[in-house]
Amino acid sequence: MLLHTVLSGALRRATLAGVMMIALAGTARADLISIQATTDGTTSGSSAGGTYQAIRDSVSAFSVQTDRLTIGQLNNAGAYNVYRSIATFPLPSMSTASACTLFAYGSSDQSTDDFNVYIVSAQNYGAVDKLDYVLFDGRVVGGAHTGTILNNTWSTTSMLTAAWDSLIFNAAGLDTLVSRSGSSLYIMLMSSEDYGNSAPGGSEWMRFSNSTAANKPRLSLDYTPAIPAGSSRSPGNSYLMQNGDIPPLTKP
Ligand SMILES: [Ca+2]
Ligand SMILES: [Ca+2]
Repeated sequence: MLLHTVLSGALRRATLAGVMMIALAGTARADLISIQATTDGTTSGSSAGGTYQAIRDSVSAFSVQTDRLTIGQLNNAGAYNVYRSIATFPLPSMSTASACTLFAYGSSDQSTDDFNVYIVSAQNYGAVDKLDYVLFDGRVVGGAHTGTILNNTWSTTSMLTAAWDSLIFNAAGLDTLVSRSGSSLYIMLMSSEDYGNSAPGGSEWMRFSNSTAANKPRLSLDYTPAIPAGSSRSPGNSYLMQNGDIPPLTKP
């Protein structure tokens, strides 16, 4: 518990202070790295005169925006919008993940009605396009989605703008990271109201900056590197970096 507390504090300080990596001494070595999002953007469901249900359950978005991450829903005098955002993070090879936080920079808070932001797994969506609107786990037409929620409760009531917001991965989120070891994590950010199939009454959306901005989304990941085949011990950082197992590090 003490170690966990120290790690959590170290993780926050490392991210904010600009430290790229910390190698902790001990029997089980852990690394703290910052991973920048790639290929991220917004898929927006909308249709003039369409019902909420038709827009929310459409097989394709009406438009995409590749310079922002918008999340939530809007009812503008009976005209509905649903905003879902996707992001990719390259992951190192790891045997465990002990802590992970998505740091996203708040750029606009239009949550007159507040909601929670959920992180769920997305499929490998390639380039951002309209069809990515539905490429997330547990999509259900006409009812609540069922995809596993990968983060602790995070509400727009606590949203910061022109500052970093932090969405913390829960146990299922950490398991998902390990399951994607050495590959990429694809996520969809969506509103709890969209997830629950609840039509908006007004303005229920917000926006984070994406990877085109100066303040790019990033995962701060605390993990134990996987032991390479043929080795009996955890690899050093130089091995991992030479073999591409540590993705490019970025300044917070
Ligand atoms: Ca609000
Ligand atoms: Ca795509």
